[in-house]
Order: sequence, then C-alpha cells, then structure tokens
Amino acid sequence: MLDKVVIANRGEIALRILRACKELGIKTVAIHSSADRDLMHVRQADEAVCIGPASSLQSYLNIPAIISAAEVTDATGIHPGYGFLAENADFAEQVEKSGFTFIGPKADTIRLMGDKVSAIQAMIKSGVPTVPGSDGQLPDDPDKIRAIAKRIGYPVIIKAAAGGGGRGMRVVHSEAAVINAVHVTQGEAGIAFGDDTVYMEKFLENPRHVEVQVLSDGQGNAIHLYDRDCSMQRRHQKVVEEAPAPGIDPEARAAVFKACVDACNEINYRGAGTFEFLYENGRFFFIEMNTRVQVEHPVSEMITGVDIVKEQLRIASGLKLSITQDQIKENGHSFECRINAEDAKTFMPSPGKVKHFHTPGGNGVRVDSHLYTGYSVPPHYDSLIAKLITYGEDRETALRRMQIALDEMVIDGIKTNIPLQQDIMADANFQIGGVNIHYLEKKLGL
Ligand code: MV4
Repeated sequence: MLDKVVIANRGEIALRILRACKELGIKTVAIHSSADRDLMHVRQADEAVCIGPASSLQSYLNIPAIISAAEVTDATGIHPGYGFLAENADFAEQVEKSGFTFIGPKADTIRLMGDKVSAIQAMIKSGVPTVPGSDGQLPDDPDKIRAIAKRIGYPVIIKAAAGGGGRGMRVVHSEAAVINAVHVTQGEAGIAFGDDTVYMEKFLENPRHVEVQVLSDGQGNAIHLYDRDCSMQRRHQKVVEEAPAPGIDPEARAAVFKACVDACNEINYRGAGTFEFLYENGRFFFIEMNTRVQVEHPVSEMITGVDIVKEQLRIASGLKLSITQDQIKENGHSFECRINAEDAKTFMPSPGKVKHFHTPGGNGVRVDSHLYTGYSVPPHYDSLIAKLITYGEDRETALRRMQIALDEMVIDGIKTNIPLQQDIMADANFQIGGVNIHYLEKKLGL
C-alpha cells in the first residue's frame, strides 16, 4: 500500500481523500495556498505544505511546486482529486517521471480521453454506442463537410476535440450555416486550446445526461458501479445528481454497463473513471470519458457500498480490486444536492465567514463538507461548500430524506443555494424523475 500521499486539492474532496487515506493507514500531506491555511483537512493531515499564493495558477495548478512538496515530505503518491490538475496528462507524466505514483490512469490514457476525437474512436472500437457523427476529425474540404452533415442529418453540433464539459461547441441547423460554423469553432478552439481540431455529431435536442461509474485495476479486472443521472444542471454546472438513473429500460442499462466494462479491459484502463452518455428515446450515446473521481461519486457509493476513493488508492498501490462484479448489488436510491456559496436566485458567488454551521443527520444522510463554524469561504475558488447526500431503500424515501435534511441544514453568514435545492426537491417533474438537461434552465426562465 502507498506509504504517504500528497493531497493535491482543496475543500471537500481533499477531506474526502484524507479520510480514505486514514482508513487505509496511509500518511497524508496537505498542500495548500496561502488563502487556505484554515482548511479542515490542512489541520487534520499529518503534514501541511504551503505551495503558493491564493491564485490557483500559482498554487493548485503549479506543477513544480506540487512535485517539490512531494519531494520534501518523502511522499510516495499524489492524489489530484477533481478539477485543477486531475485530467492534465503532462502533470500525471511529470509525477511519474519524478518517481511518484499518480493516483489515476496512465498519462497516455488521460491523453487518449482528453482528445475527444481519439476517445470516440476508442469507444467505437470497443463497441460503446456513440452519437452518429463524423467519427473522427472533420476534413478541410467544404463539400466533404456538407456531405457528412447531410448523412448525419440536421441539426448537427460542431465540437472541439480539445474541448469537453461544454466548452467549444456550436449547433448548426442548416447546410447554409455549416461551413461558417466549422470555421468559427476551429478559430475559437485554436485560441482556447491551442488545437483547432473539430468533429461533428448529430445534435440531440432533449437528452438526459446519464453516466456510468467504473473501476479498473489495470490487471484485467474492470467493474461498473451502475449509472448516475446528472441532468439537473445550469450552464454545465451540475446541481443535483442521483443514482441509479431513474426510469431506464433494464436491458439498455445492462448492455451499456457491459460495453463500458469491455472498453476498460480493451484499453487496459487503470483507476476510477466515468463514461458520459446522452440518453434519448431509450438509447445511450457516448460523448466523453472522465478519467478522475467525480464530485458526484458518493451517490454511486451509497447504492453499492463500494468506497471509490479507497479503491483508487488500492489500485494505485498496485493491488487488485477488492471486489468483483458479482459481489456488488445495486441497492436503493441516492441523491446528492450540491450546496454552493452563492445567491440562490442570481447565482452570484457569496464568499465570507460562516457564522454558524449545523449539519443535518439521521438515517441515510451523509454530508461531505469541509465547512465549520467560523470558517471563511475564500473568494478565489469554486463555490462548492458541501455535498448533501441521502440514501433510501427507494427513490421516494431518499427524496423525502433530502427534503428533511435541506430543512435541517443551517449555514449562517453567507448566502447559499439551499432555497434553490428546496425548490427543485419540491418540483413535480423532478419528483416523477427523468427530466432532461434543459429542464432546470427552463424552470429558472433562462
Ligand atoms: C451534446 C448535446 C447534444 N447533442 N452533443 C455539453 C457538455 C459536453 N459534455 C457535451 N454537451 C452536449 N453535447 C450532442 N451530440 C448537448 C450537450 C449539452 C449538455 C450535455 C450534458 C449536460 C448538460 C448539457 C447542457 C447543454 C448541452
């Protein structure tokens, strides 16, 4: 097992990783910016190193500073969490070249999935269903581009190969607009990512966002932890997630889970990963793969009993998965509400001092949060301050528990989106289940 791990992140996920390390008897090093000295996990880690000023670029994104911190503390592994450097293949490569274990996939795998064109091609090869599209980089010849769009059928969407997560995309409704849209997307991608490669897909008008959690030890053992529905989002920021995705045909689910596991074995995937799909009219269409632990991983833990972060640490230690597929049973239902330090109506960030923090509890309630009374939420980073997670033997029970937990939760001193979450939990269509990716923005009148 890894001896000592640098936690290259902050906030709730740093605390989540710290707790998993402690359970496994792994020593911990918190690295933090000068604005983050008072973070909960910094106090609780075995060692702490300040690696730079508040600005993320000079701290949590500063590769040499992070590797130096691993060197001076004699750490053996580095866990990147999510965001920041978690899907930066160059970081993973430099970590390994410096003699440390990167707790995640091999750099080449991160690179393969970071380029959405090569990711889609790998999925096609492994039998994962993809969106009808160019299945590769678009050619330069305008006649060929028009022919591809005609075969796919309008509307189509032009996406940057180096994009993802909603960046670098453009919808096209007619042949008259397609060539210009390709050129504009290429231009933007070249500036934003330094790579102007673009590809084309059929634009799905009203899909749900359903993703599949996998774990694979890179030693021939890959498993899935079922699906999550993350359709409740605004501007590509997820607001509520749940597991399993409700109302999906059991045969379609079984087929997509098998395809994801087969793909992990085919590419010899190592670590935790997520296959992102659009789901429309009973069918799954792969769009991207995330090669990190995700914010919403707890809902999958709740319905399977598997500790995803501990499995990440085991896999990185060279151990085999501690569980096989047939030892895992999908059980009950789980929701996660992301609690953000922001105005519930305007979504403006609301950093500041937490005057009082009271966490909800009771059967089936989990709170993943670094907050405590007296803590000041700094203005420099993401506004996620807590994840409120509930479990129930069925969806109704988990949802009711979430409503009760939201009512119990007290965060005084700063604004939070708890009122928005209460509105969503009371929404009749959300309660039925299976709303699409546009639902929340429409409800909010955007
Ligand atoms: C799409 C799509 C419709 N059709 N691709 C946005 C984020 C990125 N991961 C992919 N995205 C989309 N790709 C096709 N072919 C609609 C979206 C999309 C979306 C996807 C998931 C969750 C929220 C979204 C919000 C707007 C658009």
